[in-house]
Amino acid sequence: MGRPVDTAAVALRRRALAARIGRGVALIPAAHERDLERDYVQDNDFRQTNTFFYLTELETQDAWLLIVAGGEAATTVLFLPPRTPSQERWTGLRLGPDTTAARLSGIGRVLPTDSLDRMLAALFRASGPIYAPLDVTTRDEPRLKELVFSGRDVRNLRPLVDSMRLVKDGDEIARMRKAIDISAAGHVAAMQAARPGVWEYELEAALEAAFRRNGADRLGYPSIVGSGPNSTTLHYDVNRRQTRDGDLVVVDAGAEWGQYTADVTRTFPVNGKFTPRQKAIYDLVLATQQMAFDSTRPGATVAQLNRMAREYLRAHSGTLCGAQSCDGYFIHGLGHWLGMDVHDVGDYATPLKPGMVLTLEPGIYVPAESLGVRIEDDVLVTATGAEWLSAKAPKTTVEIERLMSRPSRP
Ligand SMILES: [Mn+2]
Repeated sequence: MGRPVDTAAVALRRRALAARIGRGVALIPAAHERDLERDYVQDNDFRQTNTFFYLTELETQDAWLLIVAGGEAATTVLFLPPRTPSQERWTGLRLGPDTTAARLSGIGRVLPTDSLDRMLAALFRASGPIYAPLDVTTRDEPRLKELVFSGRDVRNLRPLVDSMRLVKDGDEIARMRKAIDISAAGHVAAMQAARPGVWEYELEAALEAAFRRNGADRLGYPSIVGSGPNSTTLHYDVNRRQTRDGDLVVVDAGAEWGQYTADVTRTFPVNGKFTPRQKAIYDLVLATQQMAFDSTRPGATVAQLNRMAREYLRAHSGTLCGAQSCDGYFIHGLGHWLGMDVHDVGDYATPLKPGMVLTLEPGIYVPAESLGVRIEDDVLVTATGAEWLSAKAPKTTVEIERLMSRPSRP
């Protein structure tokens, strides 16, 4: 069973969704347990689908959520499989269709899943369009497949929910703060484990041990630990190289907590001391990020911030990247939405609003010098500007060198 549900927050989200639907029905399946033998032998961890979690915060398997929207009144029904004591010997306690589930979920009507089809048949005769999440995680859901081919007016629920997910409520922001704090602790641990000759996977181990030690549920995405030449490969996550004295190491890693993930990148010298050349490039990336942060406020767009970052790089490169501007070595976008997905859902044309969370991650990658620098922080848009959420991970060259000069814990 999962963590406590913020029943007020999820009820508000369901009400907001019902208002957007107007008249119609939303039908949302939960994820299923994956089969250790058949599905993903090395990756059988259960994770709730984001749409179901967003509307319930329940980590329960094989459930269905039904929201009947219509005028001012919306009805929510949670369908749960019956509890089986013999199975619970294997799985531990499960939520079942009873008053406990109603209390924990804050949903008054909880019915067994075998009554779902009967209820749907009655509903579909009476109500308007049917909204269901039609995406990768629900593609193989027989009940949804059948619906899509039934000739009924079935519409994709995802764009509605995804647009709601762009602006985080208080409960979501609290979850993100926790995931991000855990991630900062991991980055500190990786810096403390660094020394010339350390293998990338040793740094990865220190990082991920700190994640888990601090309560992370899992990784938000595979950890990137790229040293030397690998620091210039954006999504290098093989992490098998032995570092050498003088290398920079790019660590791009985020922990997930309570279904929400962080996305933080730090770059540090494996020997604890930046060379003048490394520091010059680093400080340009850092100043670019600060400029982007200073421009992050309600009304701005991600595209604008990206353009401004590139202009800043062009104006401040000097001869750092040779005849070219360093902008030519900044080969990815400035940032992206962050939430339950590391590249979270939502339309990038949407102007920033308070409660949105995005990453700011400028980088300069010079493969000819095996020199890559990326600095990535998670930023919350506020009423007047923005707040750094990942400030606990040391970031200036002075802070990083100071941390790395201290003897690390055994
Ligand atoms: Mn990112």
